[in-house]
Amino acid sequence: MKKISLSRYLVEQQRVDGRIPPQLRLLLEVVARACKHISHSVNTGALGEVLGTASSENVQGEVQKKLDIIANEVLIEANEWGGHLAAMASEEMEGIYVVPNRYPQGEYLLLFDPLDGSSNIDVNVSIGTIFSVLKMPDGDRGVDEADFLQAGSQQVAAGYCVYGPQTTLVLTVGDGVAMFTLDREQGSFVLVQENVMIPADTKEFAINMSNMRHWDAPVKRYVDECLAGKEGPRGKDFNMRWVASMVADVHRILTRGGIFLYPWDKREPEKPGKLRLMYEANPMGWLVEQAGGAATNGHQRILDIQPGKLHERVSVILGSKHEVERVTRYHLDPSSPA
Ligand code: P6P
Repeated sequence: MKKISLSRYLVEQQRVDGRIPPQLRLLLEVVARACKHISHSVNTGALGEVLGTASSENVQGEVQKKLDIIANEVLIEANEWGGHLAAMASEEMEGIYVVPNRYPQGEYLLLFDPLDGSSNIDVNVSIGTIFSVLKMPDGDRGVDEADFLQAGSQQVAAGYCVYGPQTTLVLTVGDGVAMFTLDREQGSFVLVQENVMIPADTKEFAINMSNMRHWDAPVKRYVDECLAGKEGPRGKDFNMRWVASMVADVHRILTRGGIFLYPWDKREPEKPGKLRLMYEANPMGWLVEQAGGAATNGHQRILDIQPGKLHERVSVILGSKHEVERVTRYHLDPSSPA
């Protein structure tokens, strides 16, 4: 297969339907270059003295890993001077980062979880960077946090880079999902799959089973039915996976189907869920929908949720369409048949 680089793919997509204006193309190329840089840091591991925790906590109250901070800084420094962004927001920063006055301001807003799955860093399990792109609302006033509070349906680009056995960038601009694997010899991302499609049915679910006693009834019912296997109401056996790295679990689902659940649970009932809406659920939800899957919070489409705050959390059920519809139905109509 002829090697098509990310740059060539973006130029050709721009020519085809203008879906990738020059400034968005520049943004995506800069983010990809930053992910290459992060991949290199991740791959050095202990040799690069980048493992272990920093002596700080993030806005989520989570102890930050050294690589969390490195990845955040790489994305900020790579993107702030290009003239394509007005501001950035990150899981690792409490407030937004407005592009400094010494640089030109652009029309895009970039949100990211710089290194998702941090608990896996020190044990050499796949982790990743998740990103989401919005446009500045019209009007030429300054940028503030309120400009970021747009529903996921307003995204103009979304993707992730998984740092695993391969480093693979997965991207959508609203015309399907494409995957690019890093060719380390060439130093460029090469197209390996486009028009990614998730099977509507699956036999594989992903959830942290240790939280079972804390789940709400619809989730408990769904998982119990999966565990009942052939003899149960589903009439088939299921397999289970849980990497505890959303990027790795979602990449598996985009590659071979499956359903991922991180639902609300009773441990912190005041929180709608553990995962973050703006820079985890929205980009992953759009990717999954663009690949023919579905993404809800159990009650509504994730991309329709109107955010109230930057670091808002949400319950996440995403993946193979028929399974997500089933779990959502159990929430909306608990008496519905299996
Ligand atoms: P738990 C990683 O910290 C993360 O945000 C997601 O990537 C992952 O799916 C989830 O949390 C894992 O959570 O409670 O199973 O450790």
